[in-house]
Amino acid sequence: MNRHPLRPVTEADIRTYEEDGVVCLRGMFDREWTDRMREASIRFMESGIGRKRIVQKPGETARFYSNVFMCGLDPNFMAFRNESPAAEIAATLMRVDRVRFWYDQMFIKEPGTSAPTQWHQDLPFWPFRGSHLISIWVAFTPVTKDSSGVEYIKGSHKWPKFYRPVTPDEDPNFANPDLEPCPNFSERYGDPSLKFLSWELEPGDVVCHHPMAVHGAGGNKSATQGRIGLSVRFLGDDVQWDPRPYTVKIPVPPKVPAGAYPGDDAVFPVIWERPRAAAE
Ligand SMILES: O=C(O)CCC(=O)C(=O)O
Repeated sequence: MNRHPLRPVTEADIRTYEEDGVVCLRGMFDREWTDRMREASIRFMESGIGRKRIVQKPGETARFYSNVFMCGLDPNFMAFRNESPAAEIAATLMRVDRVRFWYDQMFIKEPGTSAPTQWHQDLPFWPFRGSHLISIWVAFTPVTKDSSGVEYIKGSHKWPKFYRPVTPDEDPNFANPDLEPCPNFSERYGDPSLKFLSWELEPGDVVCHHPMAVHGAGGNKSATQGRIGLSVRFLGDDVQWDPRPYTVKIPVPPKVPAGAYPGDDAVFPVIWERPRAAAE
């Protein structure tokens, strides 16, 4: 299983991430990782444990399943967090020398589920402020537009918008009434002011997005191909802890005051640091 990205993250990749709020990096994780994690994801879903959210549309047996804080629940996800290239990719794209782990989230769309991923931004339901935050969405199966490939609106991470959060199962605990609902951008595909980005993915490809980037996905129209991905979220240098109402509650809050850098190693461990250059 590869420890470092299978190819370097380039300056052009970093600029794309900064400009567009999202970048697709091809072939970063090897087959050993993707086979292991695909099997671990399915096994975990069938186990029924965790803080799962399951959407099953009336009349359908196929599920849209997601679960969070995976690495505290399953050693495969812990290995992925600690030993895969995900954290190094995150640090490189954010141009930081150290990243802390926030959480990981597994997404499975079984063949035939019509459940969408509603258009949303991530930061409105995260208890942080700042710009050094990133999600690394790693494909463990092939992904096409029809099998629910995630779509992003180019440059939307720079919009002065903070939309009301919506989870797959529309959990009211996140539905902050003070924020405007996120429009259904699928109704605006012809709008020349919007550029939609999405990629057909192979296992081991990764799409990295800023948590202010507006994104969403359709159902999985494939009759045979499940769509499985893991979004691993990391924090960089300029992040401040901001436990507002309607944001994710973590079992053990960090021992830092609101407004401070979340430097509590027990809650947000450092996963990757840039190796220091050898002394001359
Ligand atoms: O995989 C999906 O359907 C949603 C992904 C997502 O919203 C995320 O990674 O933040």
